[in-house]
This record gives sequence, C-alpha cells and structure tokens, in this order.
Amino acid sequence: MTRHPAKSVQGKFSPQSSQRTKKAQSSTSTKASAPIASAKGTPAIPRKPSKPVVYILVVGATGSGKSSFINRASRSELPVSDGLRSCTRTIQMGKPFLCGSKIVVLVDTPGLDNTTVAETDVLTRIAGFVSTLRERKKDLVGIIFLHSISDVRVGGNFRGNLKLFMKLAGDECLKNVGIVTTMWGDVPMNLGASHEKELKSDELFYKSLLAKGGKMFRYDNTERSARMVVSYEAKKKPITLRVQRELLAPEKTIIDTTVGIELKRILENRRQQLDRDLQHFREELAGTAAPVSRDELQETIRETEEQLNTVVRQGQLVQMWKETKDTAAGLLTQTDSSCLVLEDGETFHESTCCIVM
Ligand SMILES: Nc1nc2c(ncn2[C@@H]2O[C@H](COP(=O)(O)OP(=O)(O)OP(=O)(O)O)[C@@H](O)[C@H]2O)c(=O)[nH]1
Ligand SMILES: [Mg+2]
Repeated sequence: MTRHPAKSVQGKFSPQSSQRTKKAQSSTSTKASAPIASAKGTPAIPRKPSKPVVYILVVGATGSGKSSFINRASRSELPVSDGLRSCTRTIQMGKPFLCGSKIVVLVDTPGLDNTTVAETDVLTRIAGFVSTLRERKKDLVGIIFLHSISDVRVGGNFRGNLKLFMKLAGDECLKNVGIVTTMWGDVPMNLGASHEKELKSDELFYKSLLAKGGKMFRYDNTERSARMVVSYEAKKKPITLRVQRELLAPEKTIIDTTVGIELKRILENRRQQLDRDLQHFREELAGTAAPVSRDELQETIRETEEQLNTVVRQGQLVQMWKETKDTAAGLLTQTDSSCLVLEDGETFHESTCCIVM
C-alpha cells in the first residue's frame, strides 16, 4: 500500500508540499474509498488511514454551543445560530482533524430541546447514526454533553431528555461522557460557579452521570479549550452504546431498544392526549352557535389536527431510523475519504467534509 511519506506542520505550505497535497487530494478524491487491487489479482484491499479514526458525539440542549464548539475544535464552518430558534436540524460532521496519534471526527446533533425538531426525532436520528457507525466498525470513543452555564432555569423537558439520552447510551458508557459547560463569558464568575455546583450535585442534573465516571469541564470558547476536552475524550477506549448493542441482531430495529420503547410510549401518550383534545373541541363546536366562537374553535381544531398529524409522522420511528442509517452510510464513506486526504498531506484547512444529513 502506498503512503505519502511527507507530513509537514499544519498550515506551513511550501510550493512542493502544496503540489503534493493537491496530488494527494486528487488521488484520494477518486480512489480513497475504492479498493486497491493487488498485483496478482488477489482480492482488493480497501485503503484505510494508518492512524485510528475515532468519532465523538456532541449533544446537548439547543443553543448550548454544540456547532460552535465543533467549529472551534476542528476549524470547521458548520452553521451556528444567532437567534432564539434552533439552528442544527440534522446530524452533521465537522472536519476530521489530527489529535495526538488519532484522527478525530466530531458529530454534531440537533438540540435535545429543539424548537423545530421533536426530541423523539433527534434521538431516533442519533440512534440511526450510531447503529451505522457500529455496522461500519467505526470507533465511538466519547460523548461531549454541552450545557450553557448561563441557563438559569432548566425545565423538566431538558431533564426528561437527559434521561432519554442516558437510556440510549447505557450506564457503562457514561464514563466516556464529558459534560462541558459553555457561555462562561455571559455570567459573573461567582454565579457561574454556583450553577456549576448545582449541576454537579443535583440528582436531576448530572450527579448520577458524574458518579458513573463522567467528567465535567469548563469551556472558555477558545480552540485550545475545545481541543483540551477533545483530547481527553479521544484517549478513551472505544465504547458500544446500549442502543448499538441492542441493535446487533439484524432483525432488530429501533423499536426493540430501550430508548425506542420509551420514545414509542411518549409518542403514544401525546397521540392519545391530542385525540382527547380534538374530541373535546368538536363537541364544543357542535354546541356553539355564535359565529365568532365557532371560527375560533374551528381554528383550534385545525391546529390540533396538524399537531396530531405531526405526532403520527414522528411515530414512524422505524422508517426514520432506517432513512438515517442509509444516509449515514453514505456520509461515513465520504468521511473515510476526507480522513485519507488529511493523512496524505497538510490539507487540514482544505478538506471539505462538513456533511449534512
Ligand atoms: N459567549 C459564548 N457564546 C457562545 C459559546 N458557544 C457558542 N456561543 C454562541 O451561542 C450561539 C449558539 O451557538 P450554536 O453553536 O449554534 O449552538 P448549538 O448548540 O449548535 O445550537 P442548535 O444547533 O440550535 O442546537 C452562537 O451565537 C454562538 O456564537 C460560548 O462558549 N460562549
Ligand atoms: Mg447547532
């Protein structure tokens, strides 16, 4: 297997190295994922980077700074939000980058309390992504859980979603979770420290996660700080999340997993509640004569029907899980190529592997 021997310091370009890089890029862009045929026509061997490639999931509430964190650590350009609405709506990956002796890929996820994507969709997509990761024998070494220290009030929604996430991961993987507090610049230090203390010691937040081996970090919004967290995670031994383990048998799908059963239950409760609401509004409409009140009720019924349709669509967990798996397979192939490009030359800034699904 041919390797490009020269590796110069990142960012230092010489004309020769630049040419070498271009050569590496053009050869890897067409051949990276293609197998290399051996001289005697024996079965082709797929080309792999010589350095281990490890994946780290980045999760957390909407606006906690997931995409910005990935951008800082990997010098990617994933879109970040500057308003109240959730920004990341799909799973995406930052550029692979070298971290010690490994190539690291950070995986961005939609916020767990996203305003535009339901948490059931988010978790189903994460489950789909990690199942494909496992099938492709890729190493998942860590989970970075971002939490904004300036969030004064954290609602029941967040805590419910944290529980769901822990069900997806399984207790034995929690030692590979890094809880990273962000937005320290937005609060006075003593207030931030007091929030941090609460997050660490409250059962409703991260107490049990920390007790099971998770570690807490402060992130100061710099590349150095992001890299420090990543290098801590990257050194960990690969893990198999509970949802990955539960999906090992080929006939199993998301609804056979602990988190899938829970998601199904949540969606069924929502559906039943909306059914009851609809019935109530329709009965009220039948007994109302005043045109203004009828108009209002009809509008409420229309909105409730829409919500019900959304919940029914979200209930198609298996379909969404399968779709994500298919998309993830294609994306991981592209990332394989990007990792080879990275290994072949100093193409850290040039490789384009911001992938969206
Ligand atoms: N002050 C400060 N601002 C930050 C920090 N991290 C992110 N931000 C800003 O917070 C906003 C939201 O950041 P994003 O990276 O889009 O957050 P996200 O978690 O990806 O959000 P969703 O994709 O909507 O779930 C952006 O304006 C960032 O520039 C931080 O550590 N400190
Ligand atoms: Mg984002």
